[in-house]
Amino acid sequence: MGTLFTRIWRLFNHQEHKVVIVGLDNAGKTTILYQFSMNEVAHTSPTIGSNVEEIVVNNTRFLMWDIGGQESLRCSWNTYYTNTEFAILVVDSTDRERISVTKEELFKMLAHEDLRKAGLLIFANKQDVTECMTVAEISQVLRLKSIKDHQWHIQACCALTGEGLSQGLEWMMSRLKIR
Ligand SMILES: Nc1nc2c(ncn2[C@@H]2O[C@H](COP(=O)(O)OP(=O)(O)O)[C@@H](O)[C@H]2O)c(=O)[nH]1
Ligand SMILES: [Mg+2]
Repeated sequence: MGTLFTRIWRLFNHQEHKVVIVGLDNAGKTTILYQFSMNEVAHTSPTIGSNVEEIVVNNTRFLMWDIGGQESLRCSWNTYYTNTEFAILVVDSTDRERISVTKEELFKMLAHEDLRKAGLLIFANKQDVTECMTVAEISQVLRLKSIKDHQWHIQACCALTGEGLSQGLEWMMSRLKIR
């Protein structure tokens, strides 16, 4: 009886928040997901389809979907958007050649009806690599300041060490409190 009550209590009080992690292939999405879920560096291989993990931070549950980023898979990102509260865009800060592709995908995503109310967290990943793009450069190229209809935040990080990842989660938690 006790456990049944506990379960029902949890169901109603620990709402789960859906998150999609998007970005081009090789950006570091899967590494970030596994850093969140087990705090260790995972040996990833290119994601075909998706990975999903439940991440619990201070009793708040996030269901995080890491979606494959290869060109052939990008058109299916929108099938994951229903009921999404946050989109995390992972940017490979060393990939100057494809940052414009990221920008195109970003604005396509933001225009999607199912993400109308979603918050946007951008991880400028691979900051450990010298000569990588800074947060300021990425913000400018992605024209983040032009985004007026979504709450957004950009965070520098290194998925290999985990540096910067908890600050990103904290931003998401702070948005939940405001709503
Ligand atoms: N130097 C560096 N490499 C990273 C970082 N994050 C991920 N990687 C590497 O980038 C490659 C792609 O990572 P993965 O998570 O599979 O990318 P995904 O395709 O976006 O899921 C792997 O070799 C990772 O070890 C980082 O912060 N710094
Ligand atoms: Mg992957």
